Amino acid sequence: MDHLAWPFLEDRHRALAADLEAWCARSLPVDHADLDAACRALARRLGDAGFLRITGGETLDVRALCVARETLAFHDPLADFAFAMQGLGTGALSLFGTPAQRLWLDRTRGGEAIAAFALTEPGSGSDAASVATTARRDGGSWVLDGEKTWISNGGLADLYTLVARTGEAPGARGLSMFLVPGDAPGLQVAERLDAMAPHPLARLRLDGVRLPLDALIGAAGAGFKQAMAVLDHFRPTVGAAALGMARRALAETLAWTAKPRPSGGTLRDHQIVQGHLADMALDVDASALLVQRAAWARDRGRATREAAMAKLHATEAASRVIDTAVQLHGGEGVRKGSVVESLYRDVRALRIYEGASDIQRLVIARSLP
Ligand code: COS
Repeated sequence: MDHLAWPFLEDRHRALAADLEAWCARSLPVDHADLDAACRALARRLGDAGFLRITGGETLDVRALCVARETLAFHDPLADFAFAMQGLGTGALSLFGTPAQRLWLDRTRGGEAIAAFALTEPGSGSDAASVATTARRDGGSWVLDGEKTWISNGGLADLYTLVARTGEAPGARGLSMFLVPGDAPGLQVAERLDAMAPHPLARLRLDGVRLPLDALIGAAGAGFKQAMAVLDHFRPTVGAAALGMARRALAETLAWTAKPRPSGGTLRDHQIVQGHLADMALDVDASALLVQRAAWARDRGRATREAAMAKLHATEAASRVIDTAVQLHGGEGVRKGSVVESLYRDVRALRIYEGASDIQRLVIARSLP
């Protein structure tokens, strides 16, 4: 049975998959030579085609987000990145924003404004509760000082949802989220960061960034829980992106191993190769089940454990699948620019961002009785 026919999904998800698949076949991949331009153009084109509508709103359809990310990642991981950031970057506005703050969604869903999520700092990665960037009240303003790093769309973004310490209590209970326009005076790109699968990424400095009082998202002191809630919605979608890449690697490997060889027969004639293909297919289906289960559960209510399981399993499994794909492709597998070589680089960061694999293990372990 086609995975889209599984009972977690509804007909609107199947229609989305078909429409987006047709769009991807026509429009992707794009030229990645100028990353910023490519990401802006991808957001625009996805927005014009209506696919960014699902990235924001009073409720988020996580199954739709997963179907979209899986489809996009299959065709072009940079397109998946451009899509996903519109959702992650505005997640706090969708879930906790005021109607006025949510006006930004009109622009991000149209692809006219680029969004980013700014949590990580040089001294605060996995330990997200140790955020040191400060936000203090000064008359009718908030004033923000500090540094954020590994910020996807950093420098490119028109708006950031950013976590800062407001100090209501020590640790996680003293953080708040803010809506920071990309052109706010005092917000600067300190460094553009290059990665093994490049996408717009930066370290940012905030020097006395002055924001109006209504830049606060939700309640003061609730920022950590809000950021975790955003991640609960988006971690299954990271699993979905990994799944799309794993499916692509499997498809490439099925085609490669079916090619006639000069010596006769095909690679797939060998039982040992069939065994590897079986393991890849099993990893893909197990990931699909966990991703769909997590998205379905999140669409019904809080599903922290399911989200962690989906992200952990799907990203680790995709790494295995893609590694086997490279291996079975032989020399072609490491040729720079081959599909499986670029997938090998693309998939790696997914085991790190939005909560590294060991953080997902921690979340799962804490949920056990
Ligand atoms: N949803 C809502 N609230 C949550 C939550 C969730 N998913 N997870 C935790 N909370 C709440 C807890 O209930 C607790 O509330 P109380 O103070 O009222 O009891 C509070 O938040 C603090 O939780 P906890 O003590 O579990 O926090 P920790 O500091 O131990 O951190 C982990 C928990 C490690 C899971 C968290 O820091 C994390 O996810 N780190 C990874 C960060 C990350 O993904 N970064 C990537 C950024 S995007 S690239």
